Amino acid sequence: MLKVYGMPRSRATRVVWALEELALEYRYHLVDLLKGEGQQPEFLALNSSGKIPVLVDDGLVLSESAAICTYLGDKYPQRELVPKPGTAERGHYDQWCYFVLTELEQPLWTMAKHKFVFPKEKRREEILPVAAWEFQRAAGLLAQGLAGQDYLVAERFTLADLLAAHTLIWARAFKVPHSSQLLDDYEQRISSRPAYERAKQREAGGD
Ligand SMILES: N[C@@H](CCC(=O)N[C@@H](CS)C(=O)NCC(=O)O)C(=O)O
Repeated sequence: MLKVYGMPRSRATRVVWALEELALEYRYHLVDLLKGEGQQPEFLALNSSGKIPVLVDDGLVLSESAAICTYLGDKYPQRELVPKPGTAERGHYDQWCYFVLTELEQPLWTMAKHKFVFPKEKRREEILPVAAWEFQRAAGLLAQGLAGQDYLVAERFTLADLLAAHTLIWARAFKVPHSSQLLDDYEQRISSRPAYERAKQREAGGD
């Protein structure tokens, strides 16, 4: 059976949400980063970076939230949550996934690192407004991509929307504004999907 290693309110939620969208059976293993469980030898054997999420599918061990989501969508194509490889739609799907991970998310991660992740002596407070500005710029590009459409790709929900909406949810939780009503509506539309609620419940309940 598929196994996912994660913790609530982390990037692992993306994977649990995708599993729920695909209606797959899986085991959920809590890795409590706050208790240092990411640095335990058993977990480091799965992912030497000590980071979640990790997916185990028989002999396959995968990290990186977007790669895991796309792997699952490709392997279980029934719900068409990831466009077929080699199509224009897949090109656009990959474009938006990479954009979310490298442009939209990075300023939020920079802010997190300089607020509480890095050791105190490595944190630089002056980077925070720069990162907030960078996030606004990336959010503006996302809003442009969504102008006149409900979803990023293929006029239907795909896992690129899941990744983008999860990142907007993260920004809201961190109180990083983007000043776009269109993005507020989009986040609301995607996060009101029942699979997201199920994912949060599953994470709260453990295995
Ligand atoms: N690019 C990776 C980032 C994974 C990541 O940084 N996960 C955080 C939790 S959201 C983590 O495990 N941090 C623990 C650490 O850095 O030691 C992904 O998208 O999966």
